[in-house]
Amino acid sequence: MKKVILGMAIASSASLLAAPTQKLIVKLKPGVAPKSVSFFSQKSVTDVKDLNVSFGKFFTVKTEGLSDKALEALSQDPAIEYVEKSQTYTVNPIVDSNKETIQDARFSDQWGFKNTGRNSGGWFNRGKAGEDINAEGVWKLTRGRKEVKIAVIDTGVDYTHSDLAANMWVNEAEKNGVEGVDDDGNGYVDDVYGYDFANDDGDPMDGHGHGTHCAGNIGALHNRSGIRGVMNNVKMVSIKFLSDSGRGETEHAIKSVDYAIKVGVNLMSNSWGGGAFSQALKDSIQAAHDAGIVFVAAAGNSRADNDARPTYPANYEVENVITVGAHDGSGKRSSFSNYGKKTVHIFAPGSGIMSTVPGDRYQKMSGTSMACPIAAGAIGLLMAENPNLTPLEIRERVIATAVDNGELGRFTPVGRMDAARLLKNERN
Ligand SMILES: [Ca+2]
Ligand SMILES: [Ca+2]
Ligand SMILES: [Ca+2]
Ligand SMILES: [Ca+2]
Repeated sequence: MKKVILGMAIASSASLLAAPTQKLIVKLKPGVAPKSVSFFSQKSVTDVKDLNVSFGKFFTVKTEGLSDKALEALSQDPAIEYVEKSQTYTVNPIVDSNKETIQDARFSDQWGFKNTGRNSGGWFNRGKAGEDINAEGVWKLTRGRKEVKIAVIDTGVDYTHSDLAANMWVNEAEKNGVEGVDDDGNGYVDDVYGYDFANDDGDPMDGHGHGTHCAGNIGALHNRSGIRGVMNNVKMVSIKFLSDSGRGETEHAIKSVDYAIKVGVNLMSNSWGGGAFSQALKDSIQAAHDAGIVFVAAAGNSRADNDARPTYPANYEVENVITVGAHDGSGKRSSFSNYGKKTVHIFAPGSGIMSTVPGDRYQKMSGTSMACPIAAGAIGLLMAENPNLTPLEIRERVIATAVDNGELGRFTPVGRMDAARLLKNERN
Protein backbone atom coordinates (compact mmCIF):
# COMPACT_ATOMS: atom_id res chain seq x y z
CA MET A 1 0.00 0.00 0.00
CA LYS A 2 2.79 2.37 0.92
CA LYS A 3 4.52 1.86 -2.41
CA VAL A 4 1.40 2.50 -4.48
CA ILE A 5 0.63 5.81 -2.83
CA LEU A 6 4.20 6.98 -2.99
CA GLY A 7 4.20 6.06 -6.66
CA MET A 8 1.48 8.62 -7.18
CA ALA A 9 3.52 11.27 -5.42
CA ILE A 10 6.44 10.56 -7.72
CA ALA A 11 4.25 10.65 -10.80
CA SER A 12 3.48 14.27 -10.03
CA SER A 13 7.09 15.20 -9.32
CA ALA A 14 6.89 18.11 -11.76
CA SER A 15 4.63 19.99 -9.40
CA LEU A 16 6.84 18.90 -6.52
CA LEU A 17 9.80 20.68 -8.08
CA ALA A 18 7.76 23.75 -8.90
CA ALA A 19 6.45 24.02 -5.34
CA PRO A 20 9.14 22.95 -2.90
CA THR A 21 6.82 23.24 0.10
CA GLN A 22 4.07 20.69 0.20
CA LYS A 23 1.62 19.31 2.69
CA LEU A 24 1.52 15.59 3.38
CA ILE A 25 -0.90 13.35 5.25
CA VAL A 26 0.91 10.73 7.30
CA LYS A 27 -0.77 7.74 8.91
CA LEU A 28 1.24 6.03 11.65
CA LYS A 29 0.92 2.38 12.48
CA PRO A 30 -1.10 1.56 15.60
CA GLY A 31 0.88 1.78 18.85
CA VAL A 32 3.60 4.01 17.43
CA ALA A 33 4.53 7.04 19.55
CA PRO A 34 4.81 10.13 17.32
CA LYS A 35 7.97 11.24 19.11
CA SER A 36 9.72 8.06 18.04
CA VAL A 37 9.05 8.68 14.35
CA SER A 38 12.32 9.79 12.80
CA PHE A 39 10.49 11.18 9.76
CA PHE A 40 8.95 13.88 11.95
CA SER A 41 12.34 15.08 13.23
CA GLN A 42 13.89 15.54 9.80
CA LYS A 43 15.10 19.07 9.14
CA SER A 44 12.94 19.32 6.04
CA VAL A 45 9.76 18.36 7.90
CA THR A 46 7.86 21.09 9.79
CA ASP A 47 4.42 21.82 11.25
CA VAL A 48 3.79 18.28 12.48
CA LYS A 49 0.14 18.29 13.55
CA ASP A 50 -1.90 15.48 15.09
CA LEU A 51 -5.35 15.42 13.43
CA ASN A 52 -6.83 13.74 16.53
CA VAL A 53 -9.39 11.68 14.68
CA SER A 54 -11.11 8.60 16.04
CA PHE A 55 -10.13 6.15 13.30
CA GLY A 56 -6.33 6.12 13.32
CA LYS A 57 -3.16 8.09 13.95
CA PHE A 58 -3.25 10.75 11.26
CA PHE A 59 -0.84 13.68 11.07
CA THR A 60 -0.20 16.50 8.65
CA VAL A 61 3.33 17.75 7.99
CA LYS A 62 4.92 20.30 5.70
CA THR A 63 8.04 19.32 3.82
CA GLU A 64 10.48 21.65 2.18
CA GLY A 65 12.96 20.88 -0.54
CA LEU A 66 12.54 17.18 0.05
CA SER A 67 13.55 15.18 -3.02
CA ASP A 68 11.36 12.34 -4.18
CA LYS A 69 14.14 9.94 -3.36
CA ALA A 70 14.47 11.26 0.18
CA LEU A 71 10.71 11.14 0.58
CA GLU A 72 10.59 7.57 -0.61
CA ALA A 73 13.38 6.60 1.79
CA LEU A 74 11.68 8.35 4.70
CA SER A 75 8.33 6.80 4.00
CA GLN A 76 9.89 3.35 4.30
CA ASP A 77 10.03 4.03 8.04
CA PRO A 78 8.40 1.00 9.71
CA ALA A 79 6.46 3.36 11.99
CA ILE A 80 4.54 4.77 9.02
CA GLU A 81 1.55 3.07 7.44
CA TYR A 82 1.39 5.46 4.49
CA VAL A 83 2.23 8.94 3.29
CA GLU A 84 0.22 10.84 0.70
CA LYS A 85 -0.02 14.33 -0.71
CA SER A 86 -2.81 16.59 0.47
CA GLN A 87 -5.54 17.06 -2.18
CA THR A 88 -7.70 20.07 -2.97
CA TYR A 89 -11.48 19.64 -3.31
CA THR A 90 -13.98 22.06 -4.77
CA VAL A 91 -17.72 22.35 -4.92
CA ASN A 92 -18.87 20.79 -8.16
CA PRO A 93 -19.07 23.78 -10.51
CA ILE A 94 -22.43 25.43 -10.30
CA VAL A 95 -24.28 26.30 -13.45
CA ASP A 96 -26.48 29.18 -12.44
CA SER A 97 -29.75 29.11 -14.31
CA ASN A 98 -30.51 32.49 -12.86
CA LYS A 99 -27.86 34.30 -10.87
CA GLU A 100 -30.45 36.57 -9.29
CA THR A 101 -31.64 35.64 -5.85
CA ILE A 102 -35.30 36.11 -5.05
CA GLN A 103 -37.41 36.43 -1.93
CA ASP A 104 -40.61 34.68 -2.91
CA ALA A 105 -39.83 31.16 -4.08
CA ARG A 106 -42.72 28.68 -3.99
CA PHE A 107 -43.22 24.94 -3.95
CA SER A 108 -44.54 25.19 -7.52
CA ASP A 109 -41.01 26.25 -8.58
CA GLN A 110 -39.68 22.88 -7.40
CA TRP A 111 -40.14 20.70 -10.47
CA GLY A 112 -37.82 18.10 -8.93
CA PHE A 113 -40.47 17.42 -6.29
CA LYS A 114 -43.57 17.81 -8.47
CA ASN A 115 -42.93 18.08 -12.18
CA THR A 116 -46.00 19.45 -13.95
CA GLY A 117 -44.24 19.59 -17.30
CA ARG A 118 -44.69 23.36 -17.27
CA ASN A 119 -42.34 24.16 -14.38
CA SER A 120 -39.41 22.12 -15.67
CA GLY A 121 -38.58 23.22 -19.21
CA GLY A 122 -35.11 24.40 -20.16
CA TRP A 123 -33.52 26.14 -23.11
CA PHE A 124 -33.26 22.99 -25.16
CA ASN A 125 -35.98 20.68 -23.96
CA ARG A 126 -39.51 20.65 -22.72
CA GLY A 127 -40.34 19.43 -19.27
CA LYS A 128 -42.21 16.20 -18.77
CA ALA A 129 -44.83 15.78 -16.06
CA GLY A 130 -43.99 13.13 -13.48
CA GLU A 131 -40.20 13.13 -13.97
CA ASP A 132 -39.60 13.97 -10.32
CA ILE A 133 -38.91 12.25 -6.98
CA ASN A 134 -42.65 11.90 -6.31
CA ALA A 135 -42.54 14.08 -3.22
CA GLU A 136 -46.29 14.20 -2.77
CA GLY A 137 -46.43 10.41 -2.87
CA VAL A 138 -43.77 9.96 -0.23
CA TRP A 139 -45.18 12.71 2.02
CA LYS A 140 -48.34 10.62 2.41
CA LEU A 141 -46.08 8.10 4.14
CA THR A 142 -43.64 10.28 6.09
CA ARG A 143 -42.07 13.72 6.30
CA GLY A 144 -39.12 12.54 8.38
CA ARG A 145 -38.27 12.55 12.06
CA LYS A 146 -36.29 14.91 14.24
CA GLU A 147 -34.17 11.95 15.37
CA VAL A 148 -32.54 11.74 11.94
CA LYS A 149 -29.34 13.79 11.77
CA ILE A 150 -27.82 14.71 8.43
CA ALA A 151 -24.40 16.33 8.06
CA VAL A 152 -24.14 18.86 5.25
CA ILE A 153 -20.40 18.77 4.55
CA ASP A 154 -19.94 21.83 2.38
CA THR A 155 -19.34 25.62 2.46
CA GLY A 156 -21.38 25.99 5.66
CA VAL A 157 -25.11 26.64 6.08
CA ASP A 158 -26.96 29.89 6.86
CA TYR A 159 -28.51 28.42 10.00
CA THR A 160 -30.49 31.67 10.53
CA HIS A 161 -32.45 31.25 7.26
CA SER A 162 -36.13 31.28 8.24
CA ASP A 163 -36.81 28.26 6.01
CA LEU A 164 -34.01 26.23 7.68
CA ALA A 165 -33.48 27.40 11.28
CA ALA A 166 -35.98 25.03 12.91
CA ASN A 167 -34.40 22.03 11.18
CA MET A 168 -30.82 22.80 12.18
CA TRP A 169 -29.04 20.60 14.69
CA VAL A 170 -28.11 22.53 17.83
CA ASN A 171 -25.40 21.57 20.28
CA GLU A 172 -27.38 22.47 23.41
CA ALA A 173 -24.36 22.41 25.74
CA GLU A 174 -22.67 25.08 23.62
CA LYS A 175 -25.84 27.08 22.99
CA ASN A 176 -26.47 27.34 26.73
CA GLY A 177 -22.78 27.45 27.59
CA VAL A 178 -20.03 30.01 27.92
CA GLU A 179 -18.50 31.81 24.97
CA GLY A 180 -14.88 30.84 24.46
CA VAL A 181 -15.31 27.59 26.41
CA ASP A 182 -15.67 24.07 24.98
CA ASP A 183 -18.76 23.37 27.07
CA ASP A 184 -19.38 19.79 25.90
CA GLY A 185 -15.69 18.88 25.92
CA ASN A 186 -15.69 17.57 22.33
CA GLY A 187 -12.50 19.45 21.45
CA TYR A 188 -14.28 22.31 19.66
CA VAL A 189 -15.05 25.70 21.20
CA ASP A 190 -18.55 27.18 20.67
CA ASP A 191 -19.64 24.67 18.03
CA VAL A 192 -23.34 25.48 18.39
CA TYR A 193 -24.48 24.53 14.85
CA GLY A 194 -21.48 22.46 13.75
CA TYR A 195 -17.91 23.46 12.99
CA ASP A 196 -15.91 25.45 10.45
CA PHE A 197 -12.79 23.49 9.56
CA ALA A 198 -11.91 25.88 6.72
CA ASN A 199 -11.25 28.65 9.25
CA ASP A 200 -10.90 26.54 12.42
CA ASP A 201 -13.69 28.28 14.30
CA GLY A 202 -17.00 27.34 15.89
CA ASP A 203 -19.17 29.27 13.42
CA PRO A 204 -20.02 27.29 10.25
CA MET A 205 -21.89 30.17 8.58
CA ASP A 206 -22.04 29.86 4.79
CA GLY A 207 -19.99 32.53 3.02
CA HIS A 208 -20.58 31.05 -0.43
CA GLY A 209 -24.20 29.96 -0.91
CA HIS A 210 -23.65 26.41 -2.11
CA GLY A 211 -24.00 24.72 1.29
CA THR A 212 -27.19 26.62 2.14
CA HIS A 213 -28.69 25.58 -1.21
CA CYS A 214 -27.87 21.94 -0.46
CA ALA A 215 -29.41 22.21 3.02
CA GLY A 216 -32.69 23.59 1.62
CA ASN A 217 -33.06 20.61 -0.68
CA ILE A 218 -32.76 18.27 2.29
CA GLY A 219 -34.70 20.09 4.97
CA ALA A 220 -36.42 23.41 4.15
CA LEU A 221 -39.57 23.71 6.25
CA HIS A 222 -42.97 22.67 4.98
CA ASN A 223 -44.52 25.94 6.13
CA ARG A 224 -46.51 28.50 4.19
CA SER A 225 -43.49 30.33 2.82
CA GLY A 226 -40.58 29.62 0.53
CA ILE A 227 -39.71 26.12 -0.62
CA ARG A 228 -39.90 22.65 0.91
CA GLY A 229 -37.08 20.25 1.55
CA VAL A 230 -37.52 16.53 0.97
CA MET A 231 -37.75 16.27 4.77
CA ASN A 232 -39.90 18.49 6.98
CA ASN A 233 -38.49 16.87 10.11
CA VAL A 234 -34.71 16.45 10.34
CA LYS A 235 -31.69 17.87 12.15
CA MET A 236 -29.04 19.22 9.79
CA VAL A 237 -25.48 19.65 11.05
CA SER A 238 -23.48 22.34 9.27
CA ILE A 239 -19.94 21.08 8.75
CA LYS A 240 -17.90 23.56 6.79
CA PHE A 241 -14.59 22.61 5.21
CA LEU A 242 -14.89 24.41 1.90
CA SER A 243 -13.85 28.05 2.10
CA ASP A 244 -15.98 30.95 0.94
CA SER A 245 -14.38 30.47 -2.49
CA GLY A 246 -15.53 26.82 -2.43
CA ARG A 247 -12.19 25.08 -1.91
CA GLY A 248 -10.99 22.74 0.81
CA GLU A 249 -8.25 20.22 1.51
CA THR A 250 -7.87 16.61 2.57
CA GLU A 251 -7.03 17.32 6.21
CA HIS A 252 -10.26 19.25 6.70
CA ALA A 253 -12.39 16.77 4.77
CA ILE A 254 -11.16 14.04 7.11
CA LYS A 255 -11.82 16.19 10.17
CA SER A 256 -15.34 16.89 8.87
CA VAL A 257 -16.12 13.19 8.55
CA ASP A 258 -14.66 12.57 12.03
CA TYR A 259 -16.80 15.38 13.50
CA ALA A 260 -19.95 13.98 11.87
CA ILE A 261 -19.20 10.51 13.27
CA LYS A 262 -18.77 12.01 16.76
CA VAL A 263 -22.08 13.91 16.49
CA GLY A 264 -23.68 10.60 15.57
CA VAL A 265 -25.25 11.58 12.26
CA ASN A 266 -27.18 9.01 10.19
CA LEU A 267 -26.10 10.35 6.83
CA MET A 268 -23.50 12.70 5.31
CA SER A 269 -24.36 14.68 2.16
CA ASN A 270 -21.27 15.48 0.07
CA SER A 271 -21.66 17.80 -2.92
CA TRP A 272 -17.95 18.27 -3.61
CA GLY A 273 -15.08 16.50 -5.30
CA GLY A 274 -11.77 16.63 -7.06
CA GLY A 275 -8.25 15.51 -6.40
CA ALA A 276 -6.72 12.08 -6.73
CA PHE A 277 -7.38 8.95 -4.70
CA SER A 278 -6.71 9.50 -0.99
CA GLN A 279 -6.30 6.49 1.26
CA ALA A 280 -6.81 8.78 4.26
CA LEU A 281 -10.18 10.04 3.01
CA LYS A 282 -11.19 6.50 2.12
CA ASP A 283 -10.23 5.39 5.66
CA SER A 284 -12.49 8.12 7.09
CA ILE A 285 -15.43 7.01 4.90
CA GLN A 286 -14.82 3.41 5.98
CA ALA A 287 -14.97 4.57 9.61
CA ALA A 288 -18.30 6.27 8.85
CA HIS A 289 -19.51 3.01 7.30
CA ASP A 290 -18.45 1.07 10.38
CA ALA A 291 -20.56 3.48 12.45
CA GLY A 292 -23.59 2.71 10.23
CA ILE A 293 -23.52 6.08 8.47
CA VAL A 294 -24.53 6.53 4.81
CA PHE A 295 -22.21 8.69 2.67
CA VAL A 296 -24.09 10.26 -0.26
CA ALA A 297 -21.83 11.82 -2.92
CA ALA A 298 -22.34 13.96 -6.03
CA ALA A 299 -21.22 12.17 -9.21
CA GLY A 300 -19.47 15.24 -10.64
CA ASN A 301 -20.18 17.76 -13.38
CA SER A 302 -17.64 16.95 -16.08
CA ARG A 303 -19.89 14.90 -18.40
CA ALA A 304 -17.55 11.98 -17.73
CA ASP A 305 -17.96 8.23 -17.29
CA ASN A 306 -17.00 7.48 -13.68
CA ASP A 307 -16.70 3.77 -14.57
CA ALA A 308 -13.82 4.58 -16.91
CA ARG A 309 -12.20 7.38 -14.95
CA PRO A 310 -12.83 7.44 -11.21
CA THR A 311 -13.56 10.70 -9.43
CA TYR A 312 -13.52 11.15 -5.65
CA PRO A 313 -15.15 10.88 -3.21
CA ALA A 314 -17.88 9.51 -5.56
CA ASN A 315 -15.86 6.44 -6.54
CA TYR A 316 -14.52 5.19 -3.20
CA GLU A 317 -15.35 1.51 -3.02
CA VAL A 318 -16.91 1.52 0.42
CA GLU A 319 -20.38 0.01 0.89
CA ASN A 320 -21.92 3.18 2.36
CA VAL A 321 -21.10 5.40 -0.64
CA ILE A 322 -24.21 6.20 -2.70
CA THR A 323 -23.32 8.27 -5.76
CA VAL A 324 -25.90 10.52 -7.42
CA GLY A 325 -26.06 11.83 -10.99
CA ALA A 326 -28.37 14.64 -12.18
CA HIS A 327 -31.36 14.52 -14.53
CA ASP A 328 -33.32 17.38 -16.02
CA GLY A 329 -37.02 18.17 -16.20
CA SER A 330 -37.55 15.89 -19.20
CA GLY A 331 -36.07 12.90 -17.37
CA LYS A 332 -32.86 12.95 -19.41
CA ARG A 333 -29.35 13.08 -18.04
CA SER A 334 -28.40 16.70 -17.30
CA SER A 335 -25.83 17.59 -19.95
CA PHE A 336 -23.13 18.29 -17.34
CA SER A 337 -23.72 15.19 -15.21
CA ASN A 338 -21.17 12.44 -14.79
CA TYR A 339 -22.52 8.93 -15.17
CA GLY A 340 -21.50 5.32 -14.65
CA LYS A 341 -23.45 2.16 -15.38
CA LYS A 342 -21.76 0.60 -12.34
CA THR A 343 -20.56 3.48 -10.18
CA VAL A 344 -23.30 6.14 -10.33
CA HIS A 345 -26.00 4.40 -8.34
CA ILE A 346 -28.99 6.68 -8.94
CA PHE A 347 -30.08 9.87 -10.71
CA ALA A 348 -32.08 12.66 -9.10
CA PRO A 349 -33.25 16.14 -10.22
CA GLY A 350 -30.27 18.51 -10.72
CA SER A 351 -31.05 21.11 -13.41
CA GLY A 352 -32.57 24.46 -12.47
CA ILE A 353 -33.20 23.55 -8.84
CA MET A 354 -34.76 26.24 -6.64
CA SER A 355 -33.52 26.30 -3.04
CA THR A 356 -32.41 28.45 -0.13
CA VAL A 357 -29.40 30.79 -0.21
CA PRO A 358 -28.07 33.01 2.60
CA GLY A 359 -29.96 36.10 3.69
CA ASP A 360 -33.46 34.57 3.63
CA ARG A 361 -33.38 34.35 -0.15
CA TYR A 362 -33.76 31.70 -2.87
CA GLN A 363 -31.98 30.88 -6.10
CA LYS A 364 -31.93 28.31 -8.88
CA MET A 365 -28.74 26.32 -9.26
CA SER A 366 -27.76 23.30 -11.35
CA GLY A 367 -25.34 20.48 -10.68
CA THR A 368 -24.98 17.01 -9.29
CA SER A 369 -24.43 19.12 -6.15
CA MET A 370 -28.22 19.62 -6.11
CA ALA A 371 -29.15 16.03 -7.04
CA CYS A 372 -27.01 14.77 -4.15
CA PRO A 373 -28.95 16.44 -1.28
CA ILE A 374 -32.31 15.66 -2.91
CA ALA A 375 -31.35 11.97 -2.92
CA ALA A 376 -29.90 12.36 0.58
CA GLY A 377 -33.25 13.71 1.80
CA ALA A 378 -35.13 10.78 0.33
CA ILE A 379 -32.69 8.35 1.96
CA GLY A 380 -33.18 10.34 5.17
CA LEU A 381 -36.92 9.63 4.96
CA LEU A 382 -36.14 5.93 4.49
CA MET A 383 -33.82 5.95 7.52
CA ALA A 384 -36.48 7.72 9.60
CA GLU A 385 -38.92 4.86 9.01
CA ASN A 386 -36.40 1.99 8.85
CA PRO A 387 -33.65 2.78 11.37
CA ASN A 388 -32.16 -0.71 11.27
CA LEU A 389 -31.18 -0.90 7.60
CA THR A 390 -27.43 -1.15 6.96
CA PRO A 391 -25.79 1.29 4.52
CA LEU A 392 -25.38 -1.52 1.98
CA GLU A 393 -29.03 -2.55 2.30
CA ILE A 394 -30.00 1.07 1.72
CA ARG A 395 -27.82 1.35 -1.39
CA GLU A 396 -29.20 -1.88 -2.77
CA ARG A 397 -32.76 -0.65 -2.15
CA VAL A 398 -32.07 2.73 -3.77
CA ILE A 399 -30.99 0.92 -6.94
CA ALA A 400 -33.70 -1.76 -6.88
CA THR A 401 -36.58 0.73 -6.46
CA ALA A 402 -35.33 3.21 -9.08
CA VAL A 403 -37.55 4.11 -12.03
CA ASP A 404 -36.40 3.03 -15.47
CA ASN A 405 -37.75 5.99 -17.45
CA GLY A 406 -36.25 4.89 -20.74
CA GLU A 407 -33.64 7.68 -20.68
CA LEU A 408 -31.09 6.86 -17.99
CA GLY A 409 -30.44 3.15 -18.36
CA ARG A 410 -27.11 3.67 -20.13
CA PHE A 411 -25.84 5.90 -17.36
CA THR A 412 -26.72 4.15 -14.12
CA PRO A 413 -27.82 0.63 -13.06
CA VAL A 414 -31.56 1.36 -13.34
CA GLY A 415 -32.65 4.99 -13.51
CA ARG A 416 -33.94 7.83 -11.38
CA MET A 417 -35.10 8.09 -7.82
CA ASP A 418 -38.77 7.85 -6.78
CA ALA A 419 -38.91 8.47 -3.04
CA ALA A 420 -42.36 6.83 -2.60
CA ARG A 421 -41.16 3.64 -4.30
CA LEU A 422 -38.03 3.76 -2.12
CA LEU A 423 -40.09 3.96 1.07
CA LYS A 424 -42.58 1.30 -0.06
CA ASN A 425 -39.76 -0.92 -1.33
CA GLU A 426 -41.51 -1.17 -4.69
CA ARG A 427 -39.05 -3.12 -6.80
CA ASN A 428 -38.70 -3.58 -10.51
CA1 LIG B 1 -17.68 21.93 21.95
CA1 LIG C 1 -18.97 27.53 24.49
CA1 LIG D 1 -16.46 30.62 10.49
CA1 LIG E 1 -40.79 26.58 3.42
